[in-house]
Amino acid sequence: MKVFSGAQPSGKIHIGNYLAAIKNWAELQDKNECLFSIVDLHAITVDYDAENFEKKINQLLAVYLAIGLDPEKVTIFLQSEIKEHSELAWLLSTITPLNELQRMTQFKDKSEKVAGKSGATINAGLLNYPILMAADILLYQTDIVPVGQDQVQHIEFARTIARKFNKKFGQTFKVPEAKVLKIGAKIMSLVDPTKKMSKSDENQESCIYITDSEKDIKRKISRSVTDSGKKIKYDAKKKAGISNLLTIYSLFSGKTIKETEKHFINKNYKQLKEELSDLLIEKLSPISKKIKELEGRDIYLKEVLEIGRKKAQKIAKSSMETVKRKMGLSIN
Ligand code: AQP
Repeated sequence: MKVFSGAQPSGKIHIGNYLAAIKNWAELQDKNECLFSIVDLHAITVDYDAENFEKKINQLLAVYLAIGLDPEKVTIFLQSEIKEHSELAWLLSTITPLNELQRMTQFKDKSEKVAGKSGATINAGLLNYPILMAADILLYQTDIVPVGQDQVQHIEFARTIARKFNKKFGQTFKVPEAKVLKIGAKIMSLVDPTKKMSKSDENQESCIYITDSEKDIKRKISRSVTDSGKKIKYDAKKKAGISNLLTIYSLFSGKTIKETEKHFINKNYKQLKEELSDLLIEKLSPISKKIKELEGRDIYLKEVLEIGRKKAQKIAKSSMETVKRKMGLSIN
């Protein structure tokens, strides 16, 4: 199977990004042909710091490698280095109805956030984000896209566009499928468990970043919002905070939700939080240590991206020639 996914260099990676997406990439790499991109062109659709952008890209690459992606097995590349992503996005935009983009949940949420800031304007890039994502995926004839729940609507969009293109210009693209965890596809904020944990959340207490210190993890988990009850039971609607903590515990421990509930049956919220903090520290500190080591290895990181660029470029170029031919465009 062909697997494609990516993350934005838009901030520190949190356990939602890790559990629902990046951790699974490493598990898929042995049996599949995988491409994992650092999607920098997506990250610039909102306000960002150009001066520190390269540093953020390197930090994300260090995360990819620290969680075990092997550049000899998978193609790791920087999206903006493959110009065909932008080119295909433009071509796909010509068959995309505007209202399809306007109804996207991520666009509505992010543009609301932007609208709330004084002097800020909603740019067309934010609206066109799903087209670029469809181009990322379709360019590589992807079968599977491992993502979190928040990206499923965008995969649905990519499927629709692939079918539309194939119908209009003849069979060209594979119709990709989202691969989403049954439990943990949407890790919630520790401060407001009705909202997803999000890199762009200004309140850093809402996220456990995979590079958080022991002290940060303990503080954030101990202060995480739960409810006034006492029972440790999974009920995402009535006990959103506790259910979120149980989900995180379950995914890091390898226990099912039922086994996790059983484990905490005669314990209180404080004990759940303490055990969860210990588990997070145990699982995240080796990753954190590796990230720090890798961040200093600039030449190696450059080499990894260069190897990936060459591999991705070859596929992208050939795909674009096919697409252009089908659309009656010149390939010169
Ligand atoms: N809370 C989450 N729970 C589970 N999965 C999540 N993902 C994001 N948040 C959660 C998944 O992580 C992958 C990489 O995400 P991204 O870098 O593309 O950023 P995003 O989806 O926009 O997520 P963030 O962290 O919330 O960033 P901002 O704040 O910039 O929007 C994707 O597969 C995503 O589904």
